[in-house]
Amino acid sequence: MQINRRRFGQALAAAPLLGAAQANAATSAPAASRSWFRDARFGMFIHFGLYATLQRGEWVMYQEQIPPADYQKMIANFNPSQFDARAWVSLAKAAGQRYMTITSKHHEGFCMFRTASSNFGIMHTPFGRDLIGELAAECHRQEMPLFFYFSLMDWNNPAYRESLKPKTPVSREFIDVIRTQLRELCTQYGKIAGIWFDGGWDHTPEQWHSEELIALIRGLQPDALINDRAGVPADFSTPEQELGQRPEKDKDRLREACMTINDNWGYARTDGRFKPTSELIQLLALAAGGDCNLLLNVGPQPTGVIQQAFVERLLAMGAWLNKNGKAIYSTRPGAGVYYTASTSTARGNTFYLHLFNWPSGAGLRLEVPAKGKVQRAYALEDGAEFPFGPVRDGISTTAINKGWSESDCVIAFETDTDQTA
Ligand code: H79
Repeated sequence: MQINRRRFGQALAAAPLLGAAQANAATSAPAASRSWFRDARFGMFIHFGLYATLQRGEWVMYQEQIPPADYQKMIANFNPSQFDARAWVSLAKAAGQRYMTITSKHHEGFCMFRTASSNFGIMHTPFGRDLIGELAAECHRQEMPLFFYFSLMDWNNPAYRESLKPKTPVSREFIDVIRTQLRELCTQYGKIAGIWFDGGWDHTPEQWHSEELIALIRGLQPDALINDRAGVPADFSTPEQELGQRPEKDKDRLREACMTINDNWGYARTDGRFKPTSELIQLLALAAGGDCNLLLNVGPQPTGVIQQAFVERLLAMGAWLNKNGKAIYSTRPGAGVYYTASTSTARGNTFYLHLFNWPSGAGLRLEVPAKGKVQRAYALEDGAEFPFGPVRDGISTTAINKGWSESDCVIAFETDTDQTA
């Protein structure tokens, strides 16, 4: 199997150079969709597919060069009998996550949803249930917006593999498969939050007919948000395994950084390099401080259960957010802070200083770039007052950490002036 490894970043860099054929793809989701998404700040990414049965990540077919005929036989082993939609959505809720994104089809081409497009799907496994449908129903019940991740490349589809030969365009036959699947995702499960494309970097947006695919989605789900990985910018940018840069030119651009808790998206049994909870909390704060959402991934085990190492970190993030969520949700970046291991967010006249790695019992003295007149300064998690006084570029404050979060201690400064940068 030959796969062009050109990274998606290059396809994106090329986007502004696209010709007139792509001009209409500038259509965007309605303001209300953009608004809830920007305010949500924290989502759960779920990578679950046939690859989970091998427990070596979602690229296993490519990395181990498993022939399609052998790979397709694996559907006989797919039976996540302990899958419980309520448990997954409840975990996201408890983590403070405000939306979810699940792989409906990853690069392997296995459909996790009921589809008429092929037999390589979940209804043809021993599991035999529409997992996407069950998750969507539970998300509706718990009022949790749900995105569908959708890979354009599809290693087990012969029509896709044909397109990998030199100078071979993507066939109409394969575009029609994609259209059928997108139509199913946009009609079978009620209202969805959006479509999260991936794996489009080996062909141009013209070849994928990206504009046509986006028009199809917009026609069926007018409120849907669409990411940038069909090779056209659409509604939001998706830096991967990095927070990316806050856009200088286009401040209205929506951004969502996707990241793993360990080093894999799909479940990988031997991957134990978990980020500590403190790092995950800091990544969330840095994302918000950079006007970016964080889409944090879990790869459930073949049984359908999310491993304990993920669960305990997500619950700890939820506990932190319970006390400090005001400094994350619905915030915008605050003014730049001079110190390392820190960031700032703001909402209205309140400036939130996020201090990382401040040990309990240790002192600090900082100058804070809050604008206007500060009326009150306090630890967000318990309201304890911070002394402060004016200096030339804002105010200065001093304190001893009295047991506040060492991962991210948020100090709130209430002022008489808009603090959003
Ligand atoms: O779904 C997740 C990844 O599988 C997908 N995007 C996220 C959200 C993704 N597809 N491609 N890439 C990310 C970048 C390509 C990385 C690769 Fe590799 C380097 C492919 C082959 C070499 C990563 C490292 C996979 C195998 C080794």
